[in-house]
Amino acid sequence: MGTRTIFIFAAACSLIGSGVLNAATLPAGFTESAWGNSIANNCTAMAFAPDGRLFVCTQNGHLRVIDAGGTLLGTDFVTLTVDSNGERGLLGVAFDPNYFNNHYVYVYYTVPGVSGGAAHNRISRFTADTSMPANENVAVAGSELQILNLDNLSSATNHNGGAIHFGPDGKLYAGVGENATSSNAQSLSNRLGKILRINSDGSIPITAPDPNPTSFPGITGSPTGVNRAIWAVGLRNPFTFCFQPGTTRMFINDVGQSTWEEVNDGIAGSNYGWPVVEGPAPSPSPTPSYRYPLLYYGHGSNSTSTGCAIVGAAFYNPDILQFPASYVGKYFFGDLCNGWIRVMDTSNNTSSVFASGLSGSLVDLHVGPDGALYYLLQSGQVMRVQANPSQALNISTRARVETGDNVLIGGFIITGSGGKKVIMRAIGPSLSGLVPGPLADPVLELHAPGGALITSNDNWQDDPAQKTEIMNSGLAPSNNLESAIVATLQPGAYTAIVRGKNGTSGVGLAEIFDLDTAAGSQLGNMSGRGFVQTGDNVMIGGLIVGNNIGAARVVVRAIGPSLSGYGVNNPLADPVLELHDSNGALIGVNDNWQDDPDQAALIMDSGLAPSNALESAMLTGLAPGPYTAIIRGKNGGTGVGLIEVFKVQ
Ligand SMILES: [Ca+2]
Ligand SMILES: [Ca+2]
Repeated sequence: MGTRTIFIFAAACSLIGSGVLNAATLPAGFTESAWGNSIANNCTAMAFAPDGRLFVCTQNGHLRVIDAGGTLLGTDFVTLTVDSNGERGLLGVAFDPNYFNNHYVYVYYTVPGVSGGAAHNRISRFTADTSMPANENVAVAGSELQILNLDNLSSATNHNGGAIHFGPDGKLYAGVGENATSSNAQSLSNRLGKILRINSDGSIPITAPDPNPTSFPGITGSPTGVNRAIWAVGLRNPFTFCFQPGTTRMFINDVGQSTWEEVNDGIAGSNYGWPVVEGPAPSPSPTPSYRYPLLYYGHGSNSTSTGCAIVGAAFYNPDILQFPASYVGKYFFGDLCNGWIRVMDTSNNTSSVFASGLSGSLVDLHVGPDGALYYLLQSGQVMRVQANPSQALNISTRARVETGDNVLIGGFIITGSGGKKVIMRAIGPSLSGLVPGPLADPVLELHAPGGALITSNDNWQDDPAQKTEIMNSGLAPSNNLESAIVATLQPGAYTAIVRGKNGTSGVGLAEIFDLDTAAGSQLGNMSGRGFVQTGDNVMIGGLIVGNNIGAARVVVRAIGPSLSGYGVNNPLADPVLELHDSNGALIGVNDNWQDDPDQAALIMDSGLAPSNALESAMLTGLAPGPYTAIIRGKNGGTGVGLIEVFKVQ
């Protein structure tokens, strides 16, 4: 059987310079857009830095940077002298798990042979220049440290692998191809056709408690010396692999020969069987030595279920949810030739089409820190796929309504263009039975940007025209003494105030609902301010997210002490914020917004860091549905508190 060579990079598409990309076909409710300008050069792999920058490898040795805002920078992080013949070149990039402290960036590239000698693949480490913030986008000159020099290559320029990733154990894993000599994959005397596992300084973990394997099923003997880096064997060209965030699970995509492409379960000491076996386990007698793939697909053209070479590996387990929650834990992979991305359900190892008709040859994909899916076309274009983000449609604030400064105040901002039709309500007596001491007779005031009174309402049926509008909204209060106002408001910041009639007090609810979700304007930021007490009289914010399938990216804050700067007497000294889902399950709790460094960094970047260190904030992605936020005073403290919800990009 002749070896059919899969030239990973041979199918170069002539998109370079075309400037126009046809949109891929995506599931309903998803859209894609270019992330940065085209690199206009053959690209091979990419990786997100922990700060949100995206580093992209060109085959000919340029490590490019797209900043966290999606702008392709003009200067390379580093420019390497590489052998880029065939499938050789700059093939992988990874960031040290401790990047924020050491600023180490690792690359996998093909070193040209010197003086007619053999080329070989190498892993090197570079250090980002932190002498000035702007310089972190370039490596310190002369900072290259060679971590690992692999076996000399034959004259064959294909099957180099090149993926590098840190595992949850802090070790650096590398996928290495068999250099088109299939027997290498079953040999323990070289590192080709393997997954390697090394320490980040290039040394090999050979001692307890977590040494590399010393034996491999179906192969006699043990690796020695540099070959102790071998972690798994029997692979042809593991061009992409990944770890599932938060777990020890690893999937390896092995590019096949003439029949099968594989997704393999990455387990230490495994033999994946190449070149003896490939594709599905024979039934009824699989060879016990070999670990057969979890999923495989056949070769073919013009189909979304066949292809030529598996590329791109990413589990959907982002820090911040963006896709519908049904994608969490699923695995994305794609094909070089047939322009598709599929999503694998790891509970039953089946897959379905996610994207098709990609406008070029896919070479890599990743889930970004924002929860969107990013894919790299060989032509040098990165695309970002998002589920269309939901909006905040309704917010309510419940607190005990007192008098003076301690009335209940709802604030909201309308963004975008054109009017937004909303209904505001002040609820009291219908809370009877739900809370002790409901506000007996609320009055609602609506104030314009700048503070002028627009209108007020005591009882919602007072005005016949308003009564009709309120009835038509389907949101008429259930008690005649409660208040409601329907209004179409231009973009700006508004305030709704709930008071007890004749200076009375009790637990009240201020609410606003979006009555025109199709408008060009949105309910942006919303807040509720009230007097936070204890027990049933803590302040409770309700939020409904909807109108699209994607998550809404929001910052929720609980503000207290900084209200004193606005002339508020008796502000809540030390708020604590809890966020619950519709089942009451706790999504998160935050005392002080800087408690979690990763969250604090995101909140700072959003421009919404509270001004007082005792105040609370969370940045999260909320799937469509209802949510509840509770503000308490720490250790039973009371005072005026403010809950805020901001939509962020
Ligand atoms: Ca009333
Ligand atoms: Ca606090």
